[in-house]
Amino acid sequence: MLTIYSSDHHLHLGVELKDGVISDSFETPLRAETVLARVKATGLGDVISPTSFDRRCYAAAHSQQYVDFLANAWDEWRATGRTCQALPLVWPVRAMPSNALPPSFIDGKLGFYSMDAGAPINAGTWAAVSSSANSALTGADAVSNGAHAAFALCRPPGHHAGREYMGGYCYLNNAAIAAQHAIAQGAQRVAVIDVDFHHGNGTQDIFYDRSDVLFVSIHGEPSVSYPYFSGRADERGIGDGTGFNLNLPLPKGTLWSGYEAALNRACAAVAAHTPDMLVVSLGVDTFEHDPISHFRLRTDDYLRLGEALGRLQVPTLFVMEGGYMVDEIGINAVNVLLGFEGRR
Ligand code: SP5
Ligand code: ZN
Repeated sequence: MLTIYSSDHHLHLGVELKDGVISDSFETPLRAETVLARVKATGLGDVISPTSFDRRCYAAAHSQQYVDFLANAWDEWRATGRTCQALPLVWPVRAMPSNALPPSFIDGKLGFYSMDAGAPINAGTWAAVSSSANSALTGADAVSNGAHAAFALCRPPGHHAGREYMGGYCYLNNAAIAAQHAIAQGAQRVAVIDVDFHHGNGTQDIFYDRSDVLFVSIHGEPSVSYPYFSGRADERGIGDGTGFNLNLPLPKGTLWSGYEAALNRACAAVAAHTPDMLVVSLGVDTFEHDPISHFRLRTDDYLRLGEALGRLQVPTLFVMEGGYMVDEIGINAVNVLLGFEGRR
């Protein structure tokens, strides 16, 4: 299977609040390099660079004003004399009267266009983020043009980014942008299955009122798992999208046996949708030793996960999301791809 990768991801390096202290982010450049090394070591297939895409391809899943905000945020922040990373510090919560209007000053915009303080912006963030989205778009084109599968080795990840917000290490929603691009290129129906430990709230947000893109997510129960405010089983979609959003939350400590049962439900829903393309939000933070999550999948389980996805027999784009046990992220992520290819 083809891999799409850009070294531009090195241009982004974030910070994050850990237990109340600003520290280095768990989401590091070494993650992508470890996955790339494993792709090469296993001979998965060719590795190519992404082609360029117009910003309008991102705005088809987000909004033009949000994409423009992301592209300009660092310059606006720098113009105020600050050299450290741009972080939001005030959010338009439910009860505030002017919560629907974007402010003009950058500090207000950062809060308006974010769900948390987990998506810092620095000088290279936009270059890295747009290359990451381009990798997903390039992969979507490869699959639309007849490849049975492709792997977009995206960094930064994307599935927490909603139509008009960033958060959780995510800026542009690579999987949603790819799914939307497939529709624009003529696909009638697309399914997105999100196996990252965290609920794909951003992808859910983008497709919540649509019946052409099915969204299915398996994740930690929101009462005890980030992002806490979405991911419940009763979120089923709205309007035309009712019945086209399936959340499968699982408890702390979930092992492969429990995971497999949810995965079988997810795959049955995907099969019933009869998609022209499947997009897999591939996070491996479900691993037993992941530092920020609490499922207990083991390295061999990822082969079985890939095999289950392969049995769907749908042209498939894999999009890299989370996974923070850097030593094993390459083996685990590529095991999904090898399992999908019937190699083990
Ligand atoms: C793409 C992706 O996987 N984003 C995840 C973002 C998670 N951000 C907050 C996680 C906070 C977890 N705190 C657990 C501390 C355990 N020591
Ligand atoms: Zn995650």
